[in-house]
Amino acid sequence: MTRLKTAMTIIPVSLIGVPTDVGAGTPGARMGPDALRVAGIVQAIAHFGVEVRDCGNLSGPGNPDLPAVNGFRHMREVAAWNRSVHDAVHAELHAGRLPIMLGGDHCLAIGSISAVARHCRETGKSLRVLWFDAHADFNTASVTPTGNIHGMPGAFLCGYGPSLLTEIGGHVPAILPQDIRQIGIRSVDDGEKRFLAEIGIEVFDMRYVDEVGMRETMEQALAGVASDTHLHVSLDVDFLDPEIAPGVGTTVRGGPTYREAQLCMEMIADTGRLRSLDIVELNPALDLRNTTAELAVDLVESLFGKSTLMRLHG
Ligand SMILES: [Mn+2]
Repeated sequence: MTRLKTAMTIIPVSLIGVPTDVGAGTPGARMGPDALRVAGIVQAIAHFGVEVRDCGNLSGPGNPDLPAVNGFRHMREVAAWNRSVHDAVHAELHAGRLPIMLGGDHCLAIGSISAVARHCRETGKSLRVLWFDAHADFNTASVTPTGNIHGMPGAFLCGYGPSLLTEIGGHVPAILPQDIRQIGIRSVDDGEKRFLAEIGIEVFDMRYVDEVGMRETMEQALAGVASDTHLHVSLDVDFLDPEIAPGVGTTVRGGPTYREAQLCMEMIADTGRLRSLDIVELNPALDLRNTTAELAVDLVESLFGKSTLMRLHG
């Protein structure tokens, strides 16, 4: 723990609202950014002495609620949103800030993670993405049951999909399968299961968490994170058990408890390597008295509050 006592600088945070649900099957996630603000996300982070700037919301196309075309719903709208997300995230990282996406559906990870990957290439950092989710989000047009693009961002980021969505970060693939660890997965489509195994994504599913525990799971997911690692967390609220997080469109029973989720965030905080974050799939239209938004803010507090305060060493 002595490394925490060296001279450090606290990294300033930028909140970027991404009010999209064009990638989702159930509308409502477009209201997620404001629900997180109402739940006090700015104050929760600022409380730890971190400078927080709320950049407001990005704008993009509305949800036209159209059926899938060639296996994709709303591909053009998803691409437009993600070009904006990419540019905003890249600018904040370039300015030395830690961007937090207030989502919005999980399609926004296409833009945010492609920007993070670009920043890592430009600065010689290695990338580790921790993907907390009930679903793998690795569908492709040929295996998707719905065409909803929030179930596909992983595949696009690894270079599988139409160029409109794989080329947003200017490099194909944006990331490599070995850059990702998935945690909490418990609902995977059949074709998707084969695809994950084929390209070698490391998945810590709920069966694994049940068998070895969350602490051992997170130790493995964080193994190899070093001083030159940029740690990106993509937190889909449906990762959590629906008993504690009802405000999402795609709940799946059997998710992590409150304490297990907090432990994940605390162990990430302990690394001192968190440099960007997506909070996605919060759907206030399905929530109960904003409890899911408040839970998400609780988890963010653990990401920031526990022991390291987002300190940059040296
Ligand atoms: Mn997801």
